[in-house]
Amino acid sequence: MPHIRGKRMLYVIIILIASIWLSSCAASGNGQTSGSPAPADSGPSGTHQDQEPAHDDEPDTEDPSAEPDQDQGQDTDDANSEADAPGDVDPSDHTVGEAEGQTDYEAIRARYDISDPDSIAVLVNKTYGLPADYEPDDLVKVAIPFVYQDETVHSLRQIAADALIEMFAAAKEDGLELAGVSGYRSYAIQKMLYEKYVARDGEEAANKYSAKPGHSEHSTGLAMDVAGISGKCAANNCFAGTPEALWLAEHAHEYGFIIRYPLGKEDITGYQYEPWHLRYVGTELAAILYENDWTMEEFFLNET
Ligand code: DAL
Ligand code: ZN
Repeated sequence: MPHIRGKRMLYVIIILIASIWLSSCAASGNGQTSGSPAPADSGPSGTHQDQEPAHDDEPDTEDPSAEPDQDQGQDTDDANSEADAPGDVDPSDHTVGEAEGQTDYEAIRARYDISDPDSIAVLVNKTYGLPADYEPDDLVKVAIPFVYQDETVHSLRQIAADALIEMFAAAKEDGLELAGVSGYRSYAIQKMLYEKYVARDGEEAANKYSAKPGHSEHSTGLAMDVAGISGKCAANNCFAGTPEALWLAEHAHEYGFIIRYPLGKEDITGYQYEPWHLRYVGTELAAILYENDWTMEEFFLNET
């Protein structure tokens, strides 16, 4: 019996050795099915590991830095994506600049007609004038207090009158009562005024504060000279620095008005500083001119 038991033991040992050998062959030759990590390029056998590199490629198409080449010039939204990509913004790229929130002034300029007397953007200065017979067809007497009771200069075009009334109400809320001095002036009235000033101060001096007939903004129906309710310093240099003048400089644009002849821009506008001369241009233009400290000449003629 011990002999037979010894033979069985030998078979068992042989089988064990054979099993170990077979298993070691399998591990070194066809490892795809083993639990050991497979290299990424381990062959087209459809394993999970094989699919991962394809998945890893996807971020390349989602990478914002890849988008500009694909989408350049297609539309604004895509340009926005471009600008958002860190390090991708080229300051010389006009499209990118717009996408960043910069205003497209060229496009805004193109929407206004500075040569149409009926346009709220009509440009009237020493170079650009109005037809002698121009008279707006929507003039209304403005329902505000006036310093002088001569009603011939109490009118404005409807849109400017409405805005002025709103602005006066806002100033009153802030504790400042304003009054009108002079609004729409016909060609004939402007002629009479200009000639009076030339006779009084001489042409050179008059030209610094009074427009020749046909060249006054007052004849557009979009300009109003404004003073404090007392009338003190009305259309006079001493209006500068008053609480009313400071309030107008700060808030007029909110109602579509600009201080048309600002301090320091005399060479551009052709006129002395007139903190009282309010010109209606609408809230869009007024905000642009206010925020950039531009005159109408700078915005419309200098290609800013
Ligand atoms: N005071 C301005 C320039 C005018 O006369 O229209
Ligand atoms: Zn004026």
